[in-house]
Amino acid sequence: MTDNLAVIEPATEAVLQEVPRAGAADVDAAVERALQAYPEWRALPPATRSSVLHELAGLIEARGDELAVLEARNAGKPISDARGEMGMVAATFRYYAGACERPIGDTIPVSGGQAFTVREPLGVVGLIVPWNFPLVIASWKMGPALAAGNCVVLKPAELTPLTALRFAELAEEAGLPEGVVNVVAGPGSVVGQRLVEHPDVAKIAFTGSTEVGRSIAAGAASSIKRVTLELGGKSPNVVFADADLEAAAAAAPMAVFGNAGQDCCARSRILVESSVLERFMELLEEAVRAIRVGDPLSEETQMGPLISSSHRERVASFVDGDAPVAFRGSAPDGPGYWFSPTVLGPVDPQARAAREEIFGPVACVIPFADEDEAVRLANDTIYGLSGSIWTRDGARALRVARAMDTGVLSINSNTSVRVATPFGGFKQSGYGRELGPHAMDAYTEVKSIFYAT
Ligand code: TAP
Repeated sequence: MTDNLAVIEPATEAVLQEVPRAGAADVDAAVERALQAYPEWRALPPATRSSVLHELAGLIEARGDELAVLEARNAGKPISDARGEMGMVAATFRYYAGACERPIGDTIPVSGGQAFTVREPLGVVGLIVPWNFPLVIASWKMGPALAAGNCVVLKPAELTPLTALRFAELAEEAGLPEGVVNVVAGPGSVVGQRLVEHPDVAKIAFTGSTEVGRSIAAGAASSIKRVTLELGGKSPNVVFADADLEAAAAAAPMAVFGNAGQDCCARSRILVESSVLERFMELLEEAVRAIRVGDPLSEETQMGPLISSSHRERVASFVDGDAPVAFRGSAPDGPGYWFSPTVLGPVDPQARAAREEIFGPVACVIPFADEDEAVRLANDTIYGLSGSIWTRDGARALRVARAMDTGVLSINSNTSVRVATPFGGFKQSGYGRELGPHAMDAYTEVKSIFYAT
């Protein structure tokens, strides 16, 4: 450890805590600890590994309020959201605790004997996560990785390392052997890069920007490391004229402004059938003006500040850009990286605001004429992470759902994530799937065994 990392509270701009800043040597030491722990963890009877992970889930439930306050303060998110996130972290460990004993593999009829497959853990896996949902996204990776028998080295974002560091203490308290879970908090360009380059790291599971994802995939190629990438998004929320417009307009704001828009699944392109555009905009404005932006620790708050001053500057650049402002909500003055929920519209689909991921509380409303145009606009992006379709016509809902190039879709809802269902992107939103049973595949290799008879 060389120096300290001052962790800032986005709602106050004050230093929340100082933690040691890890460097490349700390990564090497963490990988070494993980390598030492791996044979024992891998060989543990599945039922024993399962009960340790259940114990960990129980500890997270017990400390949920403490973790939620830490996350709310460090990431600037509303406490009610942070509590929900800690619930998901616990649920994720419970789900994958169960996965330790789930049947895996196939038996395959062949000549001269019996063939079957088993799945083996990879070894030491490096997990690199962003600042928007710090512990939740880490749990999506740690749950299946640990259940499959791997040891992990987790790199949280420099801006939000606090819940990950606390988590490492809880893992030890839950009885995970030393070295199974390691947390290294330091800059991506040093700590992240060393993990990607380290010869003894078998896989990198990354969530973050498409730009960094690209460099990670390139860096991992030299040692043929396994990689899964959960990257950016520019998701469409498609509202047809026959939809329940009141329900669609009431739900649309928090599908963009939740987590202050710093959500890879944000439905930041609201595509509305032209014939109902005027009515939809009236309903949307009412809903946006009602959003309560303020102190993350207040139970009433629905949206907190942005993560940092530099991020706020980038988000602001889209509002002063090439798309008209339709209306804005309110936000506090004073210290804190506040930003008003903002709706741009009608927006030209070629405008920068309609094409780039803003990752802030800015929505683009884009009108469309008919179903074909809706599908074309929905798919007119380099991304493909999530999306929604609002219509009362069931056949149209299924037609459009199949035609949209996106990994996760909701019909008459804006939800994206469930512990039991796969999550991940098409196109430049990445590859590989997290959550659900599929995630176990991402942390294991298939081995084919032939037994001559
Ligand atoms: P990034 O800048 O990509 O950072 C993500 C993580 O990568 C951080 O821990 C960062 O470390 C680290 N990192 C940065 N440079 C690195 C390098 N050269 N080598 C290895 N690691 C490196 O993303 P962000 O700004 O924190 O997060 C926002 C992005 O994440 C958005 O694009 C968003 O859509 C995406 N995201 C995607 C999803 C899913 S599930 N698809 C979920 C959440 C967020 P430091 O920050 O500590 O330097």
